[in-house]
Order: sequence, then C-alpha cells, then structure tokens
Amino acid sequence: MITTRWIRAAVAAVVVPLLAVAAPAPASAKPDPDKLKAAGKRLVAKPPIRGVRPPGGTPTAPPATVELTQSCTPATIKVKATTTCSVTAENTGATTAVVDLGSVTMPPLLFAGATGATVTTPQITKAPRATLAPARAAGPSGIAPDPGNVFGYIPLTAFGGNTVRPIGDEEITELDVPSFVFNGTAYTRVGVSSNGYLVAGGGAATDVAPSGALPGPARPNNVIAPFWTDLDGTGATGILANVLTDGVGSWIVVEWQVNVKGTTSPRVFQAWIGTNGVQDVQYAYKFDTISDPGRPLTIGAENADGTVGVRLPAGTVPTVDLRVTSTGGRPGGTASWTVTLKGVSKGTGKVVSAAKLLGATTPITTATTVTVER
Ligand SMILES: [Ca+2]
Repeated sequence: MITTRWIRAAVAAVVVPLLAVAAPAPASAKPDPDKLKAAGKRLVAKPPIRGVRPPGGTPTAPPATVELTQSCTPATIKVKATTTCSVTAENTGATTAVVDLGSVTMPPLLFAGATGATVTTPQITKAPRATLAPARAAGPSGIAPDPGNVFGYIPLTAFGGNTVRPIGDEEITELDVPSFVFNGTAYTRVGVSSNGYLVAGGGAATDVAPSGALPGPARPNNVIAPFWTDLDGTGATGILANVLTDGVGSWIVVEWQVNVKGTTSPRVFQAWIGTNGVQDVQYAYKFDTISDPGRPLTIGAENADGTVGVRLPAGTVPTVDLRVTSTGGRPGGTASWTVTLKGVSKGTGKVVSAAKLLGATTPITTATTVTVER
C-alpha cells in the first residue's frame, strides 16, 4: 500500500532548531522637539570599513520545514508490558505545511493502541493528514506615518557633542551606541552604510550594497533603511550621530548628509532609535532634499535573517516621516499523537515516527529505542 510505504522507508532523523520567540515591543513617548538636548552619552565611532559590493543573489522562499519530536516512557519494559510514545510534528518553516504522519515499529515491539492516530497493523500506526500553520519569525510588520508621535527632522548641527564621520562611497562605519531594541533583540552597535541604511548590531564590508531585496536573506540583514539607494558621502559632510534626550526618553539619532552617487544632489535624513527598552524606530527627512534619486530606492526594515520585513512600494519617495513597528515571533502549527507499544519478546526495539510533506519523496523521521527485558 503506497500510503504506508513512505513510513516504512523512514530512516534518518532530522532535527531543526525551534524558532526563537521574541516579544512584541511597540510604543514610544510623545515627542517634544523643544525639550531635546544632547544627552551627553558618547557615541564611539569605529574606523570605517571599506566597502565592497557583495555578489548579487536571488532570494528564494525557504522550503517548508517540519520538526518531529518523540519520547517514550518508560524506555525499558518487561515482556507483555507497555510503553507510551508521544510524537509531535511542528511546522518550523515560513510556509504552510501539509504532512502525512505516522509511526512504525517491529518486534520485539508491537502497537497495542493509539490516540490521535489509528493502529493500521501491529507494526503501523497512521495519524491523520495535517495542515500546519507556518511559523513566523519576529520582525518588522509596519512602516507608516505616526503624526504627533515622531520628531521629524531636527538638524543635529543644532546640538553639541555630535560624532561626525566623513564617509566615502560604498562604505560602512561602525558606531557603539546605547542599548536599543529592534525586533525584540537588544543591540549596542550599528553599522552606518553610506547608502542610507543602518545594520542593527553592526556591519561589515559585505553589508554594503547600493540596492537589495527587503526583506531578503542576502546581506545586508537586520536593515533599518530610511533611504536606501546609491549614495556617496564624498564631498559631503557624511554621517552625524548623537544621543538626544527630552528629559524622559533618549534617542540615538543618525543623520546622513550625502549625495546621490555621481551627482552633487544632496539627500539629508535621519534614523531615530529610542533607547528606552522598547522598539522606537523613526525615519525623519529634510524634505527639501528628498526627491527621486533616479536609482532603485528602498525605504523599510527587516529582521536579522532577512526573512521578515516591510518596505514602502518600490520607488516610493517619502513625503512624511515614518515609524517602523515590529511583531514578535509565533511558533508554527503542530500535530500530535501517541502510540502504546507492547513488548512481545526480549530485545531492543525501535519506534520510528515520520512526517512526509505533501509532494516530498523523503519523509522526516525520528527514532526512539525501547528495551524489552524478560
Ligand atoms: Ca537582507
């Protein structure tokens, strides 16, 4: 019977790490630009990293992934006694998974019963076909105006104590900053790309690109992009950074004063990142410099592995200041069943459970050994 052949073919166990679940963290303080002042916290500028363009890559959707777990209690039984094995299939991938499920065994063990599944023969138990909802990693879920709750562009040159980093073309410069939360994770460093985006946690030369997919698993990842396009700091001020406070909250402010590459046409904009324990990411623009750069333009953000992100529609030039919000992760759907096995003779038995994705040729399996004693 074809429906059981795949179960019998099960041999190798596959283990996929469970997706980490991060807490959602929106919200922010009401901004009062008049109260802002430099916070006196020093931003430490790391030497700039000369950029090289990474090789182009076509991002592909990750395949459906199912993880099987199984445990049997007790692990040692007497002949004629029973043990119970619990099996769970969990979708750890980002797409819906349809799976055929079941367990097989062989003497000295035989199936004596099951819950959530049907004992087909003493050696085969079948669980119902299951449709498992996709898992979702924590990541940006919204980019939108938030009038009254974002500061908007306030030139950093109005404040003392700025860190000023000249930057050239295709470069990234590192800044150690007060701790901030992005996608549920705290970071204390940003990489500032000459191309109008930050890399949360810091970046390297391979994180410099004049354009790219957002989200996309290719580097750069963990991107915070107020105005990602082909920019060049040569002949311009470059990067300014400071920590500003209104006496209640504090924000890391990074300002780009750069030109569209190959031109003297300036683009001036800022990323505001709250350091108040919750995600507070704002994009602010000096609108008299903001117009179509005539090159691929991306405004958005993504998570650490580039699987979740948001962006304005391709080529959209911002006309208002923006806020990026993120949502925590969610585990994928599960299907569970249990089997009861009886020891029929002395020896070492094995129960193998399997999940076969619809259309796949090879099932995912997990095996557990049970010892039968006289
Ligand atoms: Ca990416």
